[in-house]
Amino acid sequence: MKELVVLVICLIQICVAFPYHGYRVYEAVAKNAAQAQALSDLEMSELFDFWSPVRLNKPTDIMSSPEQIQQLLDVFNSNSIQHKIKIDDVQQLIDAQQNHMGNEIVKQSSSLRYNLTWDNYYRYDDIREFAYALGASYPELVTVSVAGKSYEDRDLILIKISSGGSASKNAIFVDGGIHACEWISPATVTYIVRELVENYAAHPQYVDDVDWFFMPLVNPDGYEFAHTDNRLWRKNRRIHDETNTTCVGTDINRNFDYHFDEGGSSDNSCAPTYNGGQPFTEPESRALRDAILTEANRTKSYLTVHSYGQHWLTPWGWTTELPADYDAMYALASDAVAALTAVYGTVYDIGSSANLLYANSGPSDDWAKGVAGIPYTYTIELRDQGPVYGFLLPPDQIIPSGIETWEAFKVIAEAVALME
Ligand code: 0X9
Ligand code: ZN
Repeated sequence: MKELVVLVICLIQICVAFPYHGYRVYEAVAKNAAQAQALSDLEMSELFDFWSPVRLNKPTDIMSSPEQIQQLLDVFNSNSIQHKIKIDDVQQLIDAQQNHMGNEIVKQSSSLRYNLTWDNYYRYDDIREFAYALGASYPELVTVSVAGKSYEDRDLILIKISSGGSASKNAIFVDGGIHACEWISPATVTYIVRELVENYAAHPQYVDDVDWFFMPLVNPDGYEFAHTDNRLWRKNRRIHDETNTTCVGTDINRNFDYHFDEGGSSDNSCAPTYNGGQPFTEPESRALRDAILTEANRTKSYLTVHSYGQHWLTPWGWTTELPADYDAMYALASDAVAALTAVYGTVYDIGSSANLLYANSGPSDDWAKGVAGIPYTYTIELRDQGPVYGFLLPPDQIIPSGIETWEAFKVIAEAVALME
């Protein structure tokens, strides 16, 4: 009986802890329209997990279960598509990072009031604790509030950073963690929060001249699920249908009400880009919408932080046409990217989402520009470019990502401070 219990526990652990054992990521490059069509057809089949979009002469990362590898290779070979193995065993990479998470963390100072140290990926409770610890230690700069509740009833934390003065000061709104598996996003966003607050004295102008609003983890339920069950989970965790608990969750970045469901978003609740069926079905997207709207009149820039790809994206996703003020958006983006690249040489490309990435509709940035009327609205796809890790970015890149992204944010803040 005892052996049976141990066996059952082991089986459960294998099931939970090794879901990507033998999964492989291939990098494929479509060199002509026929090859791109073959890859797009494969993506539409939803048999494989496409980590990056199909684009001509650009690498596309495709993950396959061990059982389907031959099928994928058959498609590559029958269409003469150039390909190579990028990640031989996804689970091995996940495990390597979890081992790292067991390491002793480097404490920055003896008076540390929170766990975050940015040399590891932290859980929701730690991020929440960090926000409240800053609020308690720096009440003259930081106000923490709850913007709403997630589907699983977690507080959606909103951090306001302001040194007071005019209530109509220009503002910047930043969010992170819309997509559960993009762990570098909340890690980088909290790094920037820390820099603004704890290093205020070194550069007070970045707080004195603008007010900041941060929602560092929009999708805490998905984020926790990515930590406990499925490292590559993307959506939130809402159960749509009690009789179908295998197809759970909505892509929060397809659930906003601006050109909703006009391409690149799925009506199938099993799909990773499920749009929820209607706009604003999700408590997380409603809370983000309401938080943005509260300050929209004075918010000049909305920065929604994702990964991966190293892209600095402008709207729109639903059309390849560009916003009327695209040139101004592009100019500010290139100044921000130049400052980022100057630190370590990390290259970002700049362009509209539909032109640079792929068609998609219902994301938060399109809504923030199209409905909330925020002029400088960007999706920032952080490290890496995909050749190595993708969503599985090692934690030793958190601080470099924070340092270089902070340089870009400084440029945005300097520009926002001067805007009419
Ligand atoms: O597809 C997305 O939601 C974003 N990429 S990600 O790999 N992080 O999932 C891109 C959204 C870009 N924004 C617009 N299309 N407006
Ligand atoms: Zn994302």
